[in-house]
Amino acid sequence: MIAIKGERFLEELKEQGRIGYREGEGLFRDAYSANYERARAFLKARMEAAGLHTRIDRVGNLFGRLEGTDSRAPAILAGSHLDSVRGGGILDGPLGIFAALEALRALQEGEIRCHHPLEVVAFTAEEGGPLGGTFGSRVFTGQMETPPSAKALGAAGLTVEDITASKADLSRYGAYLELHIEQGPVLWKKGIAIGLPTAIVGITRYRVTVQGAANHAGTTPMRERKDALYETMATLCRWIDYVREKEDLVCNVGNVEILPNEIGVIPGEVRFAVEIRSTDEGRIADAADRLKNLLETPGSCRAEWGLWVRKPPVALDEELITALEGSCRGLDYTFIRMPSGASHDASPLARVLPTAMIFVPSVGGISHSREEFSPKEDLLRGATLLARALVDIDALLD
Ligand code: HGY
Ligand code: MN
Ligand code: MN
Repeated sequence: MIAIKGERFLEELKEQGRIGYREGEGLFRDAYSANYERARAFLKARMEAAGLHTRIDRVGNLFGRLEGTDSRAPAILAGSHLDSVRGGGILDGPLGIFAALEALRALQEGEIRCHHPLEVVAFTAEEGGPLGGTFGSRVFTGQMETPPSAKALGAAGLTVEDITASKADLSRYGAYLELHIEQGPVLWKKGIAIGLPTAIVGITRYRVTVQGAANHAGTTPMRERKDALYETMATLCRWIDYVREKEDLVCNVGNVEILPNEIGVIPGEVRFAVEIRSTDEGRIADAADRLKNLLETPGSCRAEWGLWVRKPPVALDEELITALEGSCRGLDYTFIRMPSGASHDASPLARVLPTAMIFVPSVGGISHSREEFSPKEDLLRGATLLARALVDIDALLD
């Protein structure tokens, strides 16, 4: 019987959540920040206290390894990311890491030795930021088709050699499992305990610059202005209205800079990023083409854009999902199969290894917010299922 110690797990999850947390604002734990280093040091110490052999690769991914009965067998990897969005919650990422750590402790305490080695991983820089998102996991899996700029790498204290040196020998791994909060409302609305994602959306992001002309905000007649903000808003409203009409397609705008951003000056330049998500790559391409057509429509301003990052949609492993369904039945947990509208480290992993995810409900579907919350019963179910699944998949891989 695999008995996770719920209190230990929940207390540890709370304790890590205090590292970088600002009362009333949420969690601030950018990858490569001091808060991130403190959280990783906390996790590394807990891994070592659990008897795991730890290592940190040259881009900052942390691994904790528990040998199996055959140390040459490919390892089963389980974890998630340790970084957060600014003002985020404490579960997005860390839940999957600390549940995997608790599962390995429970297996040892239950004197259950898997055949395959088990590794807990804390990937770095999963959140969308200057490094493009799912950075640590894309490095680990050798998927740097859209590498970050030299500026972004330098700001993180990294070099291209660090990336090359951190690519894993994937023959040493047999599967990847990630427990994560759903970050959407489906499970919570339906009152279902577990979600088993079948696919993870693709994300394509562009950086856009709209160039107008700064001028006096009082003396320049409205119809003679080259107002970059006005043109940007008009274009984005038309584009978002187009996306709102489609199924399995979402978009977002962020990282907006208005120059010179002075109330007495007509905005001369606006820089922003857009992202497009779908489980269908054709829909992403259509939405991107639509935006480009709108940006090319003659107006008072000129637009330029460039691809920032492209991460295709990916299907998760049918055999592992079926195994997880069996684990759910064994534990008498209700479950459904569903797509993931959020991206995860499981996305790059699924391109190179048999990969599956486990979702637990997010109250109100809220995430990337300090309001992010999942009841402890759901967190315990997720950790218990993860521990069960590791043993079931250990047998499956033989
Ligand atoms: O943006 C995402 O989907 C993920 O939470 N980083
Ligand atoms: Mn996440
Ligand atoms: Mn996130």
